[in-house]
Amino acid sequence: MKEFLYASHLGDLNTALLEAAEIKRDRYAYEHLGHHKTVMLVFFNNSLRTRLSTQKAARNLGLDVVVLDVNQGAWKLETERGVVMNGDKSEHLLEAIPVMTSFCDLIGVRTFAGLTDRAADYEERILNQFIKYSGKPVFSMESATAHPLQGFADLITIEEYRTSKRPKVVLTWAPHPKALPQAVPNSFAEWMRTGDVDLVVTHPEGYELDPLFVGDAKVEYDQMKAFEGADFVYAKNWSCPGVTRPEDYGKILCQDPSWTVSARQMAVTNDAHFMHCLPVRRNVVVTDDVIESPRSLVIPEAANREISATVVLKHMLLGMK
Ligand code: AN0
Ligand code: CP
Repeated sequence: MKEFLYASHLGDLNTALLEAAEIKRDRYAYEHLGHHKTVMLVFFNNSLRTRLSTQKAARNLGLDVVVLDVNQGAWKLETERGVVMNGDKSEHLLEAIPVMTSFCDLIGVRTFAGLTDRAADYEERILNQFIKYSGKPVFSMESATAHPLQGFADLITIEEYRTSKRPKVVLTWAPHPKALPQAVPNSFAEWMRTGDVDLVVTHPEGYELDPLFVGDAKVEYDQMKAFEGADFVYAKNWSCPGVTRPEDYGKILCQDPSWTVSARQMAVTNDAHFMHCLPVRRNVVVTDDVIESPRSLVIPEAANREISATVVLKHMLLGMK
C-alpha cells in the first residue's frame, strides 16, 4: 500500500478486521517490520488522539517516529505554486516536502479543509502534493475530505459491540459553534458502507454529504424518525458540503439546539450505543448524561485508533518490502 486515504486502499475490509482483532490480542506481533525504518508525522492542525495513537502504533511495529508540528517552530509554509512569496511565508511546500522525506521512509499528514474553496479541498491539493513530491508512502491522519484512520477505528468498534447480524447505524449531524470539515462524516459513511450495517444519515436540509462517500445511504431529515430502533448513534457536526448549493460550501446553515443528542432522542433507539470521534463539545453536540452513560463508546472507540493505525502502518511496511 503506497497511499492511504480511502477505505478501498486497505483492500478487503473483512481481512483487515481480522488483522485488527489479531493486533488487539498481540500489539507487538509485527515488531520486526519497522526495524531501522522511520515514520514522520506532519501536523498542519491540532490533534490529541491521532498524535498519540499513531506514535503508539508506530512503536508497536518497531518504527522510529519523528513528529513535526508545522505551525510550531517550523517556517510558515506556502502551499500554492506561482505565489510571489514576499509575505509572511518563508518556505514553499515544494522544497519542504522532499526535505522532510529525506529523513523518513513513510509519512503521515494531517491537514484540514480550508472550507472556502470546495474544489481545492475535494481535490486534496495538500495531501496530493505530499503523494506527488515525497516519493515515499503517504497516509492521511485526516485530510481535507477524509479521516480514514478514524473510519477504520469506528468500523472496528462497531464490529466489537454489535449484537445483531445487521445493526442499524445512524450518523447524525449535531450543532457546533465553529465551521468544521466533512472529513469525519465522509469517512464514517464510506467505511460503514463496506460493513454489514443498515446506515441511515440524518441532518437538516442543505447538509447533504458528497455521494462519493455516502453513496445511496438512506437520508432522513427527521432526526427522531432516524433514531427509531437504532443500535448505534454516531454524532458529528459538519459544515455545509456544498453538494446542493456550491455557494454555501463551508458555511454554518443551522445551529438548532434541538439537534443536540440527548436522552430525548436516545429514548426511541434500541438502547443504542453512542459514538463520537472526539474532541466533542458537551451540551452542544451531546448532553453530559448521554456521553457518560454506560452505552457510550467514545473511550473504547478512541482506544481503537491505536489498532487501526497499527494495521494500516503494517500494510504500508509490507508494501515497501
Ligand atoms: C475536527 C473535525 O471536525 O474534523 C477534528 C476531528 C477529529 N474537529 C475539530 O476541529 C473540533
Ligand atoms: N478523533 C481525532 O482524530 O482526534 P484528534 O483530532 O485529537 O487527533
